[in-house]
Amino acid sequence: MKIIIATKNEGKVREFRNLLTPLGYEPVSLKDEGIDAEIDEDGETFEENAHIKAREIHRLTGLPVIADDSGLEVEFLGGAPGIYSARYAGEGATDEERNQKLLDEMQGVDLPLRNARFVCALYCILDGKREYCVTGTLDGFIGEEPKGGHGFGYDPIFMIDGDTSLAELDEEEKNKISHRANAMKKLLDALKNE
Ligand code: ITT
Repeated sequence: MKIIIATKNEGKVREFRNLLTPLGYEPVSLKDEGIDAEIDEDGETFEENAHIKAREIHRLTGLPVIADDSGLEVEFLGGAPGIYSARYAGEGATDEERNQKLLDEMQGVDLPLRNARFVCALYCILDGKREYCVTGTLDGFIGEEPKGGHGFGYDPIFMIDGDTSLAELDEEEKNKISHRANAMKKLLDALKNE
């Protein structure tokens, strides 16, 4: 089944391709389809924003769609940056700038207070009647400095244990444990009954 991955984030597209292709789906990106939609993500939750993106891309294409809204919640910062993760260091900032801003905010904060979690909401629209929303998480903590060259976004500063950042796992390893993989497992369970 051809399914549009409603994201402009190339890191997400890569992960979805690796998660879905072995299962017989044909994931295509917005770029593959030549779609360049500006979508206003003005929801108040990850789930609402994923719904907004999925609805708009399904409206434009009429094809099955999966949209992802995700981000990082840091306990010490009251759950920030949360749904604002992509805009944390302002529009147009790089992953490195966002990571540095977060490290600056967390400077001097002791390890027990550095807990964080990644959240991923997926909203899937197959057609006008069949829609699914699932959420996956991954617990960890914020490191002291960026580490590792894999993945994308906040991966280099997100520690999964005392030594290892998420960016030190290759894609296959990240896809065994990530918030996105956990959400995708739930979505695939729901789609199995289709
Ligand atoms: P789309 O809206 O086009 O999907 P986006 O990058 O703007 O792309 P979001 O609004 O969902 O996506 O923002 C997600 C933010 O959280 C963004 O800054 C990502 O880098 C970060 N993020 C999400 N999943 C991540 C992951 O697996 N590893 C590291 N950072 C992640």
